[in-house]
Amino acid sequence: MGNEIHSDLVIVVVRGTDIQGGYAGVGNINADPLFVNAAAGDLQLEPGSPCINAGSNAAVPAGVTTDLAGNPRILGGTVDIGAYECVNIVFTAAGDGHSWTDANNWSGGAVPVAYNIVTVPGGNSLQLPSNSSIALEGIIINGGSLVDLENSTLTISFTGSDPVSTLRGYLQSAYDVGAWGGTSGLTSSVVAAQFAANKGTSGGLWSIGYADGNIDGSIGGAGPNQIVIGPQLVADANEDGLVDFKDLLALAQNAGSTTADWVHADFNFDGLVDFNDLLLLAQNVNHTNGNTPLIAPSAAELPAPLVTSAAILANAGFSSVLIVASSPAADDAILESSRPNALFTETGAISAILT
Ligand SMILES: [Ca+2]
Ligand SMILES: [Ca+2]
Repeated sequence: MGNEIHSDLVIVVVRGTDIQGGYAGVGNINADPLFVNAAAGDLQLEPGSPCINAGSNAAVPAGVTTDLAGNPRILGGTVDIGAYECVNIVFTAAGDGHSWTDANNWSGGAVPVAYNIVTVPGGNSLQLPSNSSIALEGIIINGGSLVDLENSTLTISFTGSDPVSTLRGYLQSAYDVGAWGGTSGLTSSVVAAQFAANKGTSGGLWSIGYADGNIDGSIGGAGPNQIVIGPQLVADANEDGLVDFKDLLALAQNAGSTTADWVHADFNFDGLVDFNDLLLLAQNVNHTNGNTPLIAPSAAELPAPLVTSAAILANAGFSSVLIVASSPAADDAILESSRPNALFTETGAISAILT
């Protein structure tokens, strides 16, 4: 590797620059700049880059307050060498080892803020503060690390490609087929405790829902290029705080989809809408986010739409259909009009499963 700068006839003055091969000048350094992906033209800096805080603030032109990506031009007190300030930070666990809010746990010595992309190396377990709204530009959770959302909301305002499938993967890994017992990914200790306490009872079960503003509209408060992740009732697809016919409708309309997210009724994070998602909805139907079952709707309200939904689900290939009815008379009407080999009881709001 030769020098990148050659000069025969003119005098080149170079200051505050990282030059491969080295070059004499005030503040010049000669080291791998640790670009995010130089081959792909991404010259943003990785954590640990020698260019971080190695520039000269005096060399920043007056009026320049942002870098090429629109992030603050000077972070950490001193400008970085190059066109970008480093927004990538790494969880080092050098503080108390687990608290999101301990500045000493982060490579930049500061708690992540909205323009940061956070990387959590494998082997860590860290916890967000409770009752908070955390905003980031991105998060990378390596295998073997668990990030505890607590009861807080995480908003990812991404630039570039949509990370929703990656985030769904983190949730699926932590969900671990139903018990939030996974050892890596994105979890919630609050949801896990509530899930364990209420599983098998009549209490409404909680999970972690997410909405992508680019795919789902404004559900969950997500805007364009935003994904909002936070505790939701299991199967509350439209995140309105109750599990009802609207959520069943989302499931019916997306049954069989292999690219679905939470809003489209993939409640177990596997990207597929199938009977497993219907079972989760069945456990929570009629519950509100106050964890209180709704008063059963009147018989006059329910039979017609439920017969319709049963037909939709049957046509979509479901072998079993949950029926919600408020009276034996309503049950009978539904059964007579849907399927002949019915197994059901008349015990309340959830009163029949047809197989
Ligand atoms: Ca709902
Ligand atoms: Ca699913």
